Amino acid sequence: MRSRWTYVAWICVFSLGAFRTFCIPANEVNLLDSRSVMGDLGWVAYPKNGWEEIGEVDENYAPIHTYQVCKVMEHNQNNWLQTNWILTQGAQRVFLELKFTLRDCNSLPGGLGTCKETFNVYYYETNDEERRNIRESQYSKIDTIAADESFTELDLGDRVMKLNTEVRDLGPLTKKGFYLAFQDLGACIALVSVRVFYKKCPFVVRNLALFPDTITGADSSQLLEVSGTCVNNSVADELPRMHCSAEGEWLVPIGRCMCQAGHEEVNGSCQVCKPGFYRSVLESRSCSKCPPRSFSKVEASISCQCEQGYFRTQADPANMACTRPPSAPRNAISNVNETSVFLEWTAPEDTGGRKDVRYNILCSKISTDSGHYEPCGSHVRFLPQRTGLRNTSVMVVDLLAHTNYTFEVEAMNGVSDLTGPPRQYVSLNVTTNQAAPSPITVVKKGKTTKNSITVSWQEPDRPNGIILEYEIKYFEKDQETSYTIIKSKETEVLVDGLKPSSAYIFQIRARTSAGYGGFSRRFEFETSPYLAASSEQGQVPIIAVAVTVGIILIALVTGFLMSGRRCGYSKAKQDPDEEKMHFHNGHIKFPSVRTYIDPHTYEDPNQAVHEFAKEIDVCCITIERVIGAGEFGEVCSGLLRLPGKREIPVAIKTLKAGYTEKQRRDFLGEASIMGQFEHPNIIHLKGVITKSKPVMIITEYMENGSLDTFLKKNDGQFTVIQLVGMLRGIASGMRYLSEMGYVHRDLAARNILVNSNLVCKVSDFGLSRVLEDDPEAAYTTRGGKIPIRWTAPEAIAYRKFTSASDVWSYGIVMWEVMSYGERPYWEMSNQDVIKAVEENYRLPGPMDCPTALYHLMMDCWQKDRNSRPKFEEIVSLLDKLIRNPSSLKGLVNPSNRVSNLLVEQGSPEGCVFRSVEEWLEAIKMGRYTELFMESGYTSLQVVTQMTLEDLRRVGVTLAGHQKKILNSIQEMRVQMMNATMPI
Ligand code: ACK
Repeated sequence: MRSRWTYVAWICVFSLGAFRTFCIPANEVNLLDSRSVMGDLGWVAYPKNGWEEIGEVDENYAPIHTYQVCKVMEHNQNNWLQTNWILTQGAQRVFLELKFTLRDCNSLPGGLGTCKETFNVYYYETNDEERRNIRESQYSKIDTIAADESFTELDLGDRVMKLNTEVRDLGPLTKKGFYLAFQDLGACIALVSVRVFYKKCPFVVRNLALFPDTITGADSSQLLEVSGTCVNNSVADELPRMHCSAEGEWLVPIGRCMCQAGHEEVNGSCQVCKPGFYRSVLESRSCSKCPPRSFSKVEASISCQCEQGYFRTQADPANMACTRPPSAPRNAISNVNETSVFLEWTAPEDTGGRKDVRYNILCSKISTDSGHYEPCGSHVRFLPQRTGLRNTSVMVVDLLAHTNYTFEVEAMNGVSDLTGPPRQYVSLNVTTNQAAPSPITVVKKGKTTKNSITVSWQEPDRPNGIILEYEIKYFEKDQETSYTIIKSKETEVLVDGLKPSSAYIFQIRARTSAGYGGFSRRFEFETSPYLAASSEQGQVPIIAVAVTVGIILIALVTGFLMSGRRCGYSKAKQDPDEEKMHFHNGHIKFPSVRTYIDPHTYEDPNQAVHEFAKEIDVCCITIERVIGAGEFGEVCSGLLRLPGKREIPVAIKTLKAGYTEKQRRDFLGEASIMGQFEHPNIIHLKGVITKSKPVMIITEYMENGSLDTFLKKNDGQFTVIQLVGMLRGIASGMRYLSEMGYVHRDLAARNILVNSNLVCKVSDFGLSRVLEDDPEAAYTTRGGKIPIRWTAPEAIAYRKFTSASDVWSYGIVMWEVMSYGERPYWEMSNQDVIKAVEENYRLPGPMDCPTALYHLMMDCWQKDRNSRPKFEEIVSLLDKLIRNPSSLKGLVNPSNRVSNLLVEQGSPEGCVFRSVEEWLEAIKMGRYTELFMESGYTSLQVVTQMTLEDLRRVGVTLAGHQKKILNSIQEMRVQMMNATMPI
């Protein structure tokens, strides 16, 4: 073990008198050192012949004061040697260090009887220097000193001096000074040196506090607590203290001083920070260079000032560079979907040096009254919000249809408020499209009889155009498979032919030129009770009326058939503005006026084409250039100028010269079909030119051409929301076609056209043509020509083409879109595709495809066509996903995704539930189904990724429910994992 003294510094002093250098530990202060005294020590010996001073010199001729006595042969020796008066200098405890030699009595010839080998040391305390002869009795004994080593005659002969050193302490001392005395009782001693000292804790600077020289306490175990004082330019954090031990060591430091702001600690002192540097108290211990874009001009700065044009918020730390507002956002684009606009932009080039860039949207529209811009109003909703946006996109919904809007996307950061204008923004002018009316919310029951109910309703909140008619769907409660639809131009209708005392469900929707809006929620109304008294008589007229109506209807239908129109509608007996259609199991009982009419049913195809398409004068057309080749001739772009209207770009399909009559009929057949449609996502027919040659079909011009080529050209360029926006458009067009009863049969990305606003429209309407002109179409074993990769298995196998088979094709289009125009099933042969699909293999999720979309695709590819979603459902699901973009965050797991291998279809592997709804019902949490759907958790695959945070976001707030749902999710995960583990 190392001695504690190891740590004590030493102080060396050159003594002129003694011509020697004496070194002592720094924590000792000599009160007397016989070696350093020049000349006579002046100590008093009595009796006079006892102790005697021997003046000697050492090898350097420096004097050595030695007192010796050696009266070993004489009896009764009592020789005293008394020192001078020694001042304590305030010490209460002093040490005595004696160096001496002592003769071994055994080595003395004959004197053993009286010879001693010890001597005594005494002290006497007094406040004044006293007379010399102090009485023995006044002294107090310190100790009897014996030699560790004594010397003999032999040693003397060898000139070996065996020097002993003994240290004793005395205290507590209470007076100003004291005398020491050495008593010899008959020994042979030489007292070579006497040193008297006390111990102190020497001055020290510790933790920026000064601790003065401190004399140790009187007691050998005493610790003296000493307070320090802070060095210049420092302040006490906690009053600094240390403890001075009896050994003269500083122990247990407590508290410290800290340099004031603007100063730093250098070698135990606090020095000022130079200009260009600063130190705030909270930061580092030393001065720091001013951060970028800031400066300090004076010494001792506690912070740096920002350069002109740069700022710092209160929350910014002093070591952060000064920053400035961001520049304007860039590359803003808009994607209009009816009355919604998706705005997207890229972050500003200069963020001002900050990470807290946020965006605000300012919306204004041209006022219909003043023609000036005015704020958009509070009905417009911004998703997720209008201000403080962190993401570089926003969805704006509930805009007015056909209205010019200006959106300013403003970039802000933490220091934007500290500066004045100008605002940094990018602006976008947007014109909304036509949009279907919003759902009707108020439906009331009016006069009610046992067979009829008068139902009235209010116009939808947002008609988005002129309401052309309303559609009232009703059915007897729990008999949904058999329902009736009435069309009316009024907001009231008398519904009759109902059963007495029965509950009926009513749903109403409005139609404008943009199509139908969504149905209202279900309203349940009951007919009046059947009154037995009148029932008997009542039967006859009812039957009579029924028979009469039946006859009238048969006559009407026959009339239509006779007139060559295979389809038509039964005008219900009531109001001339009302039509009534009956449906059973989804099949119409009476044809609707809105049903698509197959031009084949016309004997004269010319009649069909002129029924549905307008004849355009060839003078109104300017052909500009050829843009492609169609089955019947070239496709050109050009301009159409109708009298009194402005010039618009158009696409012109021509029928090449030398056509056969069948080719002409087929060519114009497409116009006859297209002309029956009016929907923002169906290519719009402008008219036909049949009176001159070449025969032409004129349609709206779609700047970006066909979707498959467009996607391949722009691989990876769109956001998921943009892609989903395109898919939504296609689904909306297909919903319209399916409502019209038209089955497309060749829905594929190559048959979708894209305009400059990224709006997708379904095109390529043909008759048998589908099977002829599509290069993808191949002959099947049954002789038909079918685009195998896009076609549902039942349509390939037995030509069962329905809207459900269009849904299958729609799933393939989704896959094409999400993979940017990749060829479905890659280079597999048609035969292999048919076989794989038959064996339940399906395309894998495209790269980076949101899980929610892939699940929708897989649903479209259900073997059982009745299990596939309806276009109506597809549109509303896509709307929900667009409204809640976070639902598109979960991507198809890339590790599960093999880019060119098919996957087996079914519910998530190992999972016992088939749908989210079924699962929630099973765990008695069915109440949340709607919330899950709205938030995009539409498939179990997505649900199994959910966290507690997701549940809260969905709206499950009760802790018990959260726990129940999370436990069940965990169980599902385990089931799925077990199912995928090799056995
Ligand atoms: O991919 P595309 O450029 O888009 O090449 C084909 C080509 O004509 C043959 O069909 C283009 N096309 C067809 N209809 C239109 C249209 N209405 N507007 C613009 N391009 C069209 C199609």
